[in-house]
Amino acid sequence: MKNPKPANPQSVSTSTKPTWCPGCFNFQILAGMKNFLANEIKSGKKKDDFAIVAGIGCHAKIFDYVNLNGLNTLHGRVLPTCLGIKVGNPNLNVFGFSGDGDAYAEGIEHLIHAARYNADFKYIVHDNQVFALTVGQPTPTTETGFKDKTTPRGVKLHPINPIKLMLASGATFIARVFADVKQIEWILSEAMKHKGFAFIEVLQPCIIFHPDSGYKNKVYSLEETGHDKTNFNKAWKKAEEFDYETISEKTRIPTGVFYQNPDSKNRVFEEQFPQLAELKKKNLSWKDIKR
Ligand SMILES: Cc1ncc(C[n+]2csc(CCOP(=O)(O)OP(=O)(O)O)c2C)c(N)n1
Repeated sequence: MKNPKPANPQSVSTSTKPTWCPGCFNFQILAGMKNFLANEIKSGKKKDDFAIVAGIGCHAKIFDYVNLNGLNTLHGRVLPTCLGIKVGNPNLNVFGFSGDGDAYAEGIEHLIHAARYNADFKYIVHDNQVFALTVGQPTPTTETGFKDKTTPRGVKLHPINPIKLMLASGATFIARVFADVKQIEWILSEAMKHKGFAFIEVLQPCIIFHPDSGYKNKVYSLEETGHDKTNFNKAWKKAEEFDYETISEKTRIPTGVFYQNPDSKNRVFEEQFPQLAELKKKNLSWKDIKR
């Protein structure tokens, strides 16, 4: 049933005061998530229809500020936790939050399999290109040459490209946005409409340990260029435009939905199992079943 009151982000806020640095782009992600949830609630969903999972790191504090049921799990274990929740109650709308360390270092093996499984939950990676909470060590998306106290001579490795990784792993919804409240709100509602695993990479400069290297002015919208998100090869070409290395004057960073597999709805993990499919059909969880 529709809620006649205006969307109210305060209804999904906790009373915990954020401890992020003033001006941190995580505030944008938090506000975008709260606006998105408030709109969902206004359109008839209940808070209890959602669950939130976060890993360990600055990103994970979002768990304390969004008033939803969920789990603040171990470092790198957001994805198996989301999957466990979906298997326990396939009717929940589950949103997982990770940092780039959490997702692409500690949790990388889960990420590849989450793409392959295609369970119906959403995964948001706050990519600030450092392990921020532990004061700025390089992660798998840090650019070559980046220096910190642990790598005083600079990173020698090339960063991975998460968009390409997800394309190669079979993810059915792959997007990237800049950490801006409107962008976050928009991409979460796009992901919500997707049936299957939705991967959202957020460019979230860390103002202390990896300040914005001009990304904000380099991004452009795939939607505005008429990109065909159902075309895998075109998505790959777009993913190649930005490789997470140091940017130059010429760099332009595509944002929006790179790829969405139209067949995703036919191969959702939990719907491959009759018992889970039935729970979904009857809007029940395991606890509702007498054994
Ligand atoms: C298994 C494990 N390894 C290492 C740590 C230490 N640790 C805590 S937070 C953190 C950095 C998290 O970085 P990231 O996931 O990129 O999130 P950010 O802080 O940048 O948001 C690390 C390495 C830990 N808690 N658990």
